[in-house]
Amino acid sequence: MVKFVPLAALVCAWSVTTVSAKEMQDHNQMMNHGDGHLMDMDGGMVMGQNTDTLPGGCDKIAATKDITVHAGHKYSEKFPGTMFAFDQQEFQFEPCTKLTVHFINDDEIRHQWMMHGLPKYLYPKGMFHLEVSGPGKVSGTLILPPGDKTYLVHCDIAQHMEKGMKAQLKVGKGSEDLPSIPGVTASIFPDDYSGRPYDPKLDAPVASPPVAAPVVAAAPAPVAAADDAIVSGVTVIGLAIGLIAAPWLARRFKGMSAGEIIATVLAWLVDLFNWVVGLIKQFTRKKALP
Ligand SMILES: [Cu+2]
Repeated sequence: MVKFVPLAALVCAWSVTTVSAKEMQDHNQMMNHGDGHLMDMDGGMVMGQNTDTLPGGCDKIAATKDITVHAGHKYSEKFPGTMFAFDQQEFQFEPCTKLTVHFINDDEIRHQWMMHGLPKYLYPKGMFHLEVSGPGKVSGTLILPPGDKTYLVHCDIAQHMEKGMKAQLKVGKGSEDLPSIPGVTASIFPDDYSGRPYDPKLDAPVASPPVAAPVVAAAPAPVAAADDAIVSGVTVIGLAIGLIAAPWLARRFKGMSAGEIIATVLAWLVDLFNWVVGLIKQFTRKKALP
């Protein structure tokens, strides 16, 4: 048994040197799984690749661009409080640009360059996604939609975006700036790394914005006064509920297609129906008891 110890030590030493000598891997032999999904067994992946289908509203490919983006811990050093970052935080392209992204992971862990908000009829789940595990490079192509819009680009590995791996890609003029883009926009959860002592005035927790519901509910009242009392009363309640629910519904249905919205609403109606039936059953059962 003892004579195997040096051998085991040798094997361990050899495996350690192989790990430390791991070089940048070019994931250029991926298997095409269809629908723009390419993958290899070494942690390289492309999802939502689109090299030739024009998005609706694009007459032609407006421009062809190539960018190289690095991801790694070292790029976060200039942003206090972060752990990970891309080497660029902002991108901007003409609408209908055919864009190839060469994504290089400089870390020994998994990173992604994931773009959200793309049209779902063309990009599954509205996403274009590059991924590399460990030091390596992967390349993917997409055709940007028309219109001015800002797209979120991030790494979706747990806490990587929260810890700095977040960027924005503007098509045309973009629609807005996203929050917490390191070096670009203010953080949603700001922190202070200067080491100054706690100040109850400066550092008091920010109160969440008040809900605007009472104002919204009062607004339709003048409309109601002119009409028949019963109908207008119902109308006011309906309008008020609608206005209060509108922002929530807008958030809930954001990015969904008409079909998906109808399916969701139908599912809610079925749930409501079942709930009402359950209620009636409960009521009648109670009444039947002696
Ligand atoms: Cu990451």
